Amino acid sequence: MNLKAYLETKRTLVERALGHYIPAQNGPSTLLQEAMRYSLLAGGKRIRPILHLASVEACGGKPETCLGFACALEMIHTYSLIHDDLPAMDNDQLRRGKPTNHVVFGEAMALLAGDGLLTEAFRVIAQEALEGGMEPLRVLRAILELAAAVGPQGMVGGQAADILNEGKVVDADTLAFIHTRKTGALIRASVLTGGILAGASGELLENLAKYGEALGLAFQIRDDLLNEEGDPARLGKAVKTDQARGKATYPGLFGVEQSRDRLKSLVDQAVEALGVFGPGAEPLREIALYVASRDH
Ligand code: GRG
Repeated sequence: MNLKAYLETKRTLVERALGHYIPAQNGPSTLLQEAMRYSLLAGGKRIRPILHLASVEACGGKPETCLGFACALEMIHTYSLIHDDLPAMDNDQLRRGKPTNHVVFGEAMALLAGDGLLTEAFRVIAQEALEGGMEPLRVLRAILELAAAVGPQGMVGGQAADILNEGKVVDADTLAFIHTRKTGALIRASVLTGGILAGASGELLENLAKYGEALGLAFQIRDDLLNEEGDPARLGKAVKTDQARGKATYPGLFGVEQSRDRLKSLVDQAVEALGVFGPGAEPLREIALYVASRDH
Protein backbone atom coordinates (compact mmCIF):
# COMPACT_ATOMS: atom_id res chain seq x y z
CA MET A 1 0.00 0.00 0.00
CA ASN A 2 0.99 3.64 -0.44
CA LEU A 3 1.23 4.89 3.16
CA LYS A 4 1.99 8.47 2.15
CA ALA A 5 -1.24 8.71 0.12
CA TYR A 6 -3.21 6.97 2.90
CA LEU A 7 -1.94 9.40 5.58
CA GLU A 8 -2.59 12.39 3.30
CA THR A 9 -6.18 11.35 2.51
CA LYS A 10 -7.02 10.75 6.17
CA ARG A 11 -5.23 13.90 7.30
CA THR A 12 -7.29 16.02 4.88
CA LEU A 13 -10.50 14.39 6.10
CA VAL A 14 -9.63 15.08 9.74
CA GLU A 15 -8.41 18.61 8.99
CA ARG A 16 -11.73 19.54 7.34
CA ALA A 17 -13.82 18.02 10.13
CA LEU A 18 -11.80 19.80 12.86
CA GLY A 19 -12.56 23.18 11.26
CA HIS A 20 -16.23 22.23 11.17
CA TYR A 21 -16.41 21.11 14.82
CA ILE A 22 -14.59 24.21 16.12
CA PRO A 23 -15.80 26.95 13.74
CA ALA A 24 -14.73 30.59 13.68
CA GLN A 25 -17.15 32.58 15.85
CA ASN A 26 -18.29 36.13 16.31
CA GLY A 27 -19.38 37.31 19.73
CA PRO A 28 -18.10 37.47 23.31
CA SER A 29 -16.00 34.26 22.98
CA THR A 30 -14.33 35.21 19.70
CA LEU A 31 -10.80 35.43 21.10
CA LEU A 32 -11.09 32.14 22.98
CA GLN A 33 -12.37 30.37 19.86
CA GLU A 34 -9.54 31.95 17.85
CA ALA A 35 -7.00 30.68 20.37
CA MET A 36 -8.49 27.15 20.18
CA ARG A 37 -8.46 27.20 16.36
CA TYR A 38 -4.94 28.66 16.25
CA SER A 39 -3.37 25.55 17.77
CA LEU A 40 -5.89 23.00 16.54
CA LEU A 41 -5.52 24.02 12.90
CA ALA A 42 -1.77 24.68 13.00
CA GLY A 43 -0.94 21.44 11.21
CA GLY A 44 0.44 18.39 12.98
CA LYS A 45 0.61 14.82 11.77
CA ARG A 46 -2.90 13.92 13.05
CA ILE A 47 -1.51 10.50 13.92
CA ARG A 48 -3.97 9.79 16.76
CA PRO A 49 -7.16 10.33 14.69
CA ILE A 50 -5.58 8.44 11.78
CA LEU A 51 -4.73 5.51 14.06
CA HIS A 52 -8.32 5.54 15.31
CA LEU A 53 -9.78 5.46 11.79
CA ALA A 54 -7.29 2.77 10.69
CA SER A 55 -8.29 0.68 13.68
CA VAL A 56 -12.01 1.04 12.84
CA GLU A 57 -11.17 -0.18 9.30
CA ALA A 58 -9.07 -3.08 10.56
CA CYS A 59 -12.09 -4.26 12.58
CA GLY A 60 -14.49 -4.00 9.65
CA GLY A 61 -16.25 -0.83 10.88
CA LYS A 62 -17.22 2.31 8.96
CA PRO A 63 -14.59 5.05 9.53
CA GLU A 64 -16.94 7.85 8.40
CA THR A 65 -19.17 7.19 11.44
CA CYS A 66 -16.18 7.66 13.78
CA LEU A 67 -14.82 10.94 12.43
CA GLY A 68 -16.23 12.87 15.42
CA PHE A 69 -14.43 10.56 17.87
CA ALA A 70 -11.25 10.80 15.79
CA CYS A 71 -11.38 14.61 15.93
CA ALA A 72 -12.00 14.52 19.68
CA LEU A 73 -8.69 12.64 20.07
CA GLU A 74 -6.89 15.42 18.20
CA MET A 75 -8.62 18.12 20.31
CA ILE A 76 -7.42 16.41 23.50
CA HIS A 77 -3.91 16.00 22.09
CA THR A 78 -3.82 19.71 21.11
CA TYR A 79 -4.99 20.78 24.58
CA SER A 80 -2.13 18.77 26.08
CA LEU A 81 0.38 20.49 23.78
CA ILE A 82 -0.92 23.98 24.64
CA HIS A 83 -0.69 23.30 28.38
CA ASP A 84 2.66 21.49 28.05
CA ASP A 85 4.15 24.60 26.37
CA LEU A 86 3.02 27.01 29.14
CA PRO A 87 5.67 28.80 31.23
CA ALA A 88 4.61 26.76 34.29
CA MET A 89 5.44 23.55 32.39
CA ASP A 90 7.99 23.37 29.55
CA ASN A 91 7.93 27.09 28.68
CA ASP A 92 8.30 26.50 24.93
CA GLN A 93 8.14 29.28 22.34
CA LEU A 94 7.62 27.24 19.17
CA ARG A 95 5.14 24.48 18.35
CA ARG A 96 4.10 23.08 14.97
CA GLY A 97 6.38 25.68 13.40
CA LYS A 98 4.49 28.61 14.95
CA PRO A 99 4.78 30.67 18.16
CA THR A 100 3.13 28.77 21.01
CA ASN A 101 -0.43 29.58 22.08
CA HIS A 102 0.49 31.61 25.20
CA VAL A 103 3.05 33.64 23.21
CA VAL A 104 0.27 34.78 20.88
CA PHE A 105 -2.78 34.90 23.15
CA GLY A 106 -1.31 35.22 26.66
CA GLU A 107 -1.20 32.64 29.44
CA ALA A 108 -4.78 33.00 30.65
CA MET A 109 -6.26 32.53 27.18
CA ALA A 110 -3.91 29.60 26.44
CA LEU A 111 -5.03 27.84 29.62
CA LEU A 112 -8.66 28.39 28.66
CA ALA A 113 -8.08 27.32 25.04
CA GLY A 114 -6.75 24.00 26.39
CA ASP A 115 -9.71 23.65 28.77
CA GLY A 116 -12.09 24.51 25.93
CA LEU A 117 -10.63 21.88 23.58
CA LEU A 118 -10.73 19.18 26.26
CA THR A 119 -14.39 19.88 27.00
CA GLU A 120 -15.41 20.28 23.37
CA ALA A 121 -13.89 16.85 22.64
CA PHE A 122 -16.47 15.14 24.85
CA ARG A 123 -19.30 17.31 23.47
CA VAL A 124 -18.38 16.31 19.90
CA ILE A 125 -18.31 12.61 20.84
CA ALA A 126 -21.77 12.83 22.44
CA GLN A 127 -23.24 14.92 19.63
CA GLU A 128 -21.97 12.61 16.87
CA ALA A 129 -23.11 9.52 18.77
CA LEU A 130 -26.63 10.93 19.13
CA GLU A 131 -26.92 12.29 15.61
CA GLY A 132 -25.33 9.21 14.00
CA GLY A 133 -27.42 6.75 16.03
CA MET A 134 -24.28 4.99 17.30
CA GLU A 135 -24.56 1.92 19.53
CA PRO A 136 -24.78 3.55 23.04
CA LEU A 137 -22.90 0.87 24.98
CA ARG A 138 -19.99 0.93 22.54
CA VAL A 139 -19.80 4.72 22.81
CA LEU A 140 -19.89 4.59 26.62
CA ARG A 141 -17.11 2.01 26.69
CA ALA A 142 -15.01 4.08 24.32
CA ILE A 143 -15.55 7.22 26.45
CA LEU A 144 -14.49 5.29 29.56
CA GLU A 145 -11.25 4.14 27.86
CA LEU A 146 -10.52 7.64 26.61
CA ALA A 147 -11.25 9.46 29.87
CA ALA A 148 -9.15 6.95 31.84
CA ALA A 149 -6.29 7.32 29.35
CA VAL A 150 -6.07 11.10 29.59
CA GLY A 151 -6.94 11.63 33.27
CA PRO A 152 -4.85 11.33 36.44
CA GLN A 153 -4.21 7.61 35.87
CA GLY A 154 -3.02 8.36 32.34
CA MET A 155 -1.72 11.41 30.47
CA VAL A 156 -2.14 14.00 33.22
CA GLY A 157 -0.60 11.58 35.78
CA GLY A 158 2.34 10.95 33.45
CA GLN A 159 2.86 14.68 32.97
CA ALA A 160 2.81 15.21 36.76
CA ALA A 161 5.44 12.47 37.24
CA ASP A 162 7.52 13.96 34.42
CA ILE A 163 7.56 17.37 36.08
CA LEU A 164 8.18 16.00 39.58
CA ASN A 165 11.20 14.04 38.31
CA GLU A 166 12.83 16.91 36.42
CA GLY A 167 16.50 17.19 37.35
CA LYS A 168 16.50 13.79 39.09
CA VAL A 169 18.21 10.57 38.01
CA VAL A 170 15.30 8.20 37.38
CA ASP A 171 15.36 4.40 37.10
CA ALA A 172 13.98 2.40 34.16
CA ASP A 173 10.64 1.70 35.89
CA THR A 174 9.99 5.39 36.58
CA LEU A 175 10.90 6.27 33.00
CA ALA A 176 8.49 3.62 31.67
CA PHE A 177 5.80 4.90 34.09
CA ILE A 178 6.16 8.43 32.72
CA HIS A 179 6.34 7.52 29.02
CA THR A 180 3.50 4.99 28.99
CA ARG A 181 1.19 7.52 30.63
CA LYS A 182 2.31 10.88 29.26
CA THR A 183 2.28 9.79 25.61
CA GLY A 184 1.46 6.08 25.40
CA ALA A 185 -1.98 6.12 27.02
CA LEU A 186 -3.65 8.42 24.46
CA ILE A 187 -2.09 6.52 21.54
CA ARG A 188 -3.26 3.20 23.01
CA ALA A 189 -6.76 4.65 23.53
CA SER A 190 -6.84 6.05 19.97
CA VAL A 191 -6.34 2.53 18.63
CA LEU A 192 -8.46 0.63 21.15
CA THR A 193 -11.50 2.91 20.91
CA GLY A 194 -11.57 2.36 17.13
CA GLY A 195 -12.00 -1.36 17.77
CA ILE A 196 -14.61 -0.76 20.47
CA LEU A 197 -16.73 1.51 18.24
CA ALA A 198 -16.46 -1.01 15.38
CA GLY A 199 -17.79 -3.75 17.71
CA ALA A 200 -14.62 -5.91 17.57
CA SER A 201 -14.39 -9.20 19.50
CA GLY A 202 -12.46 -9.59 22.78
CA GLU A 203 -9.48 -11.23 21.02
CA LEU A 204 -9.15 -8.40 18.51
CA LEU A 205 -9.47 -5.77 21.25
CA GLU A 206 -6.76 -7.47 23.32
CA ASN A 207 -4.42 -7.37 20.35
CA LEU A 208 -5.29 -3.78 19.50
CA ALA A 209 -4.42 -2.86 23.10
CA LYS A 210 -1.04 -4.67 22.76
CA TYR A 211 -0.38 -2.91 19.46
CA GLY A 212 -1.35 0.49 20.91
CA GLU A 213 0.77 0.02 24.03
CA ALA A 214 3.90 -0.95 22.12
CA LEU A 215 3.36 1.80 19.56
CA GLY A 216 2.70 4.46 22.21
CA LEU A 217 6.01 3.77 23.97
CA ALA A 218 7.83 3.52 20.62
CA PHE A 219 6.39 6.92 19.66
CA GLN A 220 7.80 8.60 22.78
CA ILE A 221 11.22 6.93 22.42
CA ARG A 222 11.36 8.27 18.84
CA ASP A 223 10.33 11.68 20.24
CA ASP A 224 13.20 11.49 22.77
CA LEU A 225 15.65 10.58 19.99
CA LEU A 226 14.38 13.43 17.79
CA ASN A 227 14.81 15.87 20.67
CA GLU A 228 18.43 14.69 20.91
CA GLU A 229 19.36 14.56 17.24
CA GLY A 230 16.44 15.88 15.11
CA ASP A 231 16.24 18.88 12.76
CA PRO A 232 14.38 21.81 14.44
CA ALA A 233 13.17 23.16 11.06
CA ARG A 234 11.61 19.80 10.19
CA LEU A 235 10.22 19.31 13.71
CA GLY A 236 8.76 22.82 13.98
CA LYS A 237 10.00 23.04 17.58
CA ALA A 238 13.25 23.42 19.49
CA VAL A 239 15.61 20.45 20.02
CA LYS A 240 18.00 19.43 22.81
CA THR A 241 15.56 20.87 25.33
CA ASP A 242 15.14 17.62 27.33
CA GLN A 243 18.76 17.49 28.43
CA ALA A 244 18.79 21.21 29.30
CA ARG A 245 15.73 20.72 31.54
CA GLY A 246 16.98 17.53 33.16
CA LYS A 247 14.06 15.50 31.70
CA ALA A 248 13.83 11.74 32.07
CA THR A 249 14.39 10.28 28.57
CA TYR A 250 15.41 6.99 26.96
CA PRO A 251 18.63 8.29 25.37
CA GLY A 252 19.42 10.03 28.68
CA LEU A 253 19.16 6.78 30.64
CA PHE A 254 20.21 4.13 28.09
CA GLY A 255 22.11 6.03 25.39
CA VAL A 256 21.14 6.51 21.74
CA GLU A 257 22.07 3.01 20.48
CA GLN A 258 20.12 1.10 23.13
CA SER A 259 17.16 3.44 22.66
CA ARG A 260 17.14 2.67 18.93
CA ASP A 261 17.20 -1.08 19.69
CA ARG A 262 14.31 -0.73 22.15
CA LEU A 263 12.36 1.28 19.58
CA LYS A 264 12.87 -1.41 16.95
CA SER A 265 11.80 -4.22 19.27
CA LEU A 266 8.64 -2.30 20.30
CA VAL A 267 7.69 -1.79 16.65
CA ASP A 268 8.23 -5.54 16.05
CA GLN A 269 5.94 -6.25 19.02
CA ALA A 270 3.29 -3.91 17.64
CA VAL A 271 3.37 -5.56 14.21
CA GLU A 272 3.27 -9.03 15.80
CA ALA A 273 0.08 -8.13 17.69
CA LEU A 274 -1.61 -7.55 14.33
CA GLY A 275 -1.10 -11.20 13.34
CA VAL A 276 -4.73 -12.05 14.13
CA PHE A 277 -6.05 -9.38 11.73
CA GLY A 278 -6.63 -9.70 8.01
CA PRO A 279 -5.42 -7.43 5.19
CA GLY A 280 -7.63 -4.61 6.60
CA ALA A 281 -4.90 -4.03 9.21
CA GLU A 282 -2.25 -3.15 6.60
CA PRO A 283 -2.42 0.62 7.38
CA LEU A 284 -1.85 -0.12 11.11
CA ARG A 285 1.18 -2.24 10.17
CA GLU A 286 2.62 0.47 7.93
CA ILE A 287 2.00 3.20 10.52
CA ALA A 288 4.00 1.20 13.11
CA LEU A 289 6.98 1.06 10.74
CA TYR A 290 6.61 4.78 9.99
CA VAL A 291 6.69 5.68 13.70
CA ALA A 292 10.15 4.13 14.04
CA SER A 293 11.60 6.19 11.20
CA ARG A 294 9.64 9.47 11.37
CA ASP A 295 11.72 12.66 11.24
CA HIS A 296 9.08 15.00 12.68
C1 GRG B 1 -3.61 19.29 32.82
C2 GRG B 1 -2.42 21.50 33.23
C3 GRG B 1 -2.52 20.21 32.50
C4 GRG B 1 -1.61 19.93 31.56
C5 GRG B 1 -1.64 18.70 30.82
C6 GRG B 1 -0.96 16.18 29.94
C7 GRG B 1 -0.20 17.31 29.45
C8 GRG B 1 -0.40 18.63 30.06
C9 GRG B 1 0.69 17.19 28.50
C10 GRG B 1 0.89 15.93 27.77
C11 GRG B 1 2.29 15.58 27.66
C12 GRG B 1 2.89 15.72 26.32
C13 GRG B 1 2.79 17.01 25.55
C14 GRG B 1 3.56 14.67 25.85
C15 GRG B 1 4.32 14.70 24.64
C16 GRG B 1 3.64 13.90 23.62
C17 GRG B 1 4.19 14.10 22.25
C18 GRG B 1 5.18 13.15 21.74
C19 GRG B 1 3.76 15.14 21.56
C20 GRG B 1 4.05 15.38 20.14
O1 GRG B 1 3.07 14.68 19.39
P1 GRG B 1 3.12 14.63 17.81
O2 GRG B 1 4.52 14.29 17.38
O3 GRG B 1 2.84 16.14 17.45
O4 GRG B 1 2.02 13.75 17.33
P2 GRG B 1 1.96 16.76 16.24
O5 GRG B 1 2.31 18.23 16.26
O6 GRG B 1 2.36 16.09 14.97
O7 GRG B 1 0.53 16.51 16.60
